[in-house]
Amino acid sequence: MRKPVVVITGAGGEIGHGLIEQLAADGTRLIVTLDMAPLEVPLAKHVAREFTGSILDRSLLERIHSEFEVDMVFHLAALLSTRSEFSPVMAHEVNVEGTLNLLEFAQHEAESHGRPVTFLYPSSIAAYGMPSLDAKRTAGRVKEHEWTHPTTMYGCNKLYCEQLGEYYARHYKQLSAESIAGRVDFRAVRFPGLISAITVPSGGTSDYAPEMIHAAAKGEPYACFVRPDAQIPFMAMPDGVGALLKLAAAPRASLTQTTYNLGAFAPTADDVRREVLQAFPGAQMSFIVDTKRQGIIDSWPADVDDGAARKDWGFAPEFDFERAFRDYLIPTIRRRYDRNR
Ligand code: AKB
Repeated sequence: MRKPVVVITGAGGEIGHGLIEQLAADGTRLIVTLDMAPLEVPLAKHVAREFTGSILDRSLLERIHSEFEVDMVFHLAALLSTRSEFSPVMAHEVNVEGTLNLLEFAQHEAESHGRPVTFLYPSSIAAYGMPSLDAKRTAGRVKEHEWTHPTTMYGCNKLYCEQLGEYYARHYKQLSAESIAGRVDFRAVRFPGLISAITVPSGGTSDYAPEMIHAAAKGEPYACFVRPDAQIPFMAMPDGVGALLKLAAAPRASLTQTTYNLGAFAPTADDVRREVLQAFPGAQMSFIVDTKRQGIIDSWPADVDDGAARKDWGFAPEFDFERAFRDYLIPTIRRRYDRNR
């Protein structure tokens, strides 16, 4: 029997790394990737077919459609929040039009083989917009339907695409005379800031935490661009990848909503600095606040309520703040940079 095919967009990015390794270890699916740049060689080895190009290139998506029978999509490609503020029109093109292209692609796949296509979409805490620091302090752990008035282009894009996904899953061509053969089974998570020991992020606003850790491990000074008391939720990358896979595997009937908050720990920037200093006592870390980027962090919740994900599909992160540092970040990062010395 032919193996089912999973398509991963933005496959060379931070989440793609861990996801490809996990899917390859699982071995039940052929992996097809799409990214603007060629994959690194060790990653490319796990992949059945690698397409280099843009999610805005519909003819490329058409080629994938004609060559493969796809039943799962992880649509990871996006411009993150800081980058999107410098090029909002391009962000809209990539984040919204690109997502629309992928949803159409998934719909065509579903119609051609007659089965649902599971579509995993990483949204983010950027979908929230706390109107003031006071509101942020008193809100507690926010639920999915609360405070959804984002202030960034990226946040607007994510919030809208969550709804676009829901449209494809529930109401696609609702006035059509003919019934439609297949459908998109859209499932989204709102990720907190993700911290990977393997890759360094770029273009995000939550990047200060991973940047602080990687700089200390490399012995480089780091000036954190948010205040010491800045607080948003974070998660260790293996838990992020694990959550996507777990949600992908969840029975449709157990899902009571299309978009789920995910949380793990919610340190302040100063908590991160203190933890980094314990592991790298000589690290040179200072705070030089960029008030504009700080404004974006202030608009994101201090923590999220992920009770629905825990209840519906058993989300249970392995790493709390202490374990993330002790068992994952510090040992893996040390190995990584020691090898390069
Ligand atoms: C960003 O900072 O843009 C992302 C996010 C939290 O969505 N890491």
